[in-house]
Amino acid sequence: MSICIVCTALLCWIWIRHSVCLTQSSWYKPATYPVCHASHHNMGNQPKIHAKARSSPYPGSQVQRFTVPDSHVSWSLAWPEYEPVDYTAGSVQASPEWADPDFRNPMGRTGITSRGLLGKWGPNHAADPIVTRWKREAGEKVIHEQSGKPILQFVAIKRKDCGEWAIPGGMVDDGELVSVTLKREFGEEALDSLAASTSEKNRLKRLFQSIFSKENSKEVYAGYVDDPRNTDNAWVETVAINFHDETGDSVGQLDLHSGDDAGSVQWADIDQSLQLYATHNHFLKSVTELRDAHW
Ligand code: RP5
Repeated sequence: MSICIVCTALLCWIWIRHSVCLTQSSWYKPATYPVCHASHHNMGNQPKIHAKARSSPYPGSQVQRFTVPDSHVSWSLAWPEYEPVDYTAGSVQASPEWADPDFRNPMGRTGITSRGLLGKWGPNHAADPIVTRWKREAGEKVIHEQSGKPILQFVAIKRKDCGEWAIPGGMVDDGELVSVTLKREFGEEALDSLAASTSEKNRLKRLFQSIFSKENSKEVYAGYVDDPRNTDNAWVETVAINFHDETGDSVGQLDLHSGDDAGSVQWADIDQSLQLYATHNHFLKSVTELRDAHW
């Protein structure tokens, strides 16, 4: 009898340990991305599984997604009643289809099938340049009162499509190197390089060589983005790279001017109150950990 009680207690303990481990897995970590499946729980302050990719209306339209509750995101759960709305924006329909439509969003259901506003079936590859410097006053780093850590700033743009603040990222063009996309998007959105004169373009090219150098750069994220344009068959994946200017000398020469998809541009203090497009605040949190900065 007493052996039975001991065995039951042991089994309970193993079960509780196992459950805690599962719910503690953090899902924006790049390394866990391929094996990171939709959980059926939203414990504590963990982000919901691609909540933005389930939100309605779908960007740029009045389309309401089929409602997918947290408990039904995972494909592993059979859900015969699931009837996602079929939607591909007219502008996307007009462009060629790049791959076969037999793709399934790795994070689970979104309530919409087809491509929505995304050009490609499956992963749509983006790149996000996070250009940072220390916040300074009279030449000295500003230290946050509560955390006792220095405050980082990053170049933020306000997206024209939704009015949300974001990292000045963009889609990787076909055949383009990610390293080129990072510079091109930053130039177009934060420096209005498309409208720059030839001499200004040459000046930017030289400046970019120091700002976007290998020594100053560090990858902080690679993988799925909870982008509101995602569907069951098309989604955004990105590589986010932090380009940090320790002294502020090189980025100090940047004359910020919004252009292309950006309505405004500015240096913004980084902390946890930031409300940004998609999952950009998660990328910035990683940057603060990397640079031992205030969050
Ligand atoms: C986000 O959308 C990515 O993180 C990247 O910032 C952006 C790319 O899309 P566009 O800015 O080109 O629309 O998911």
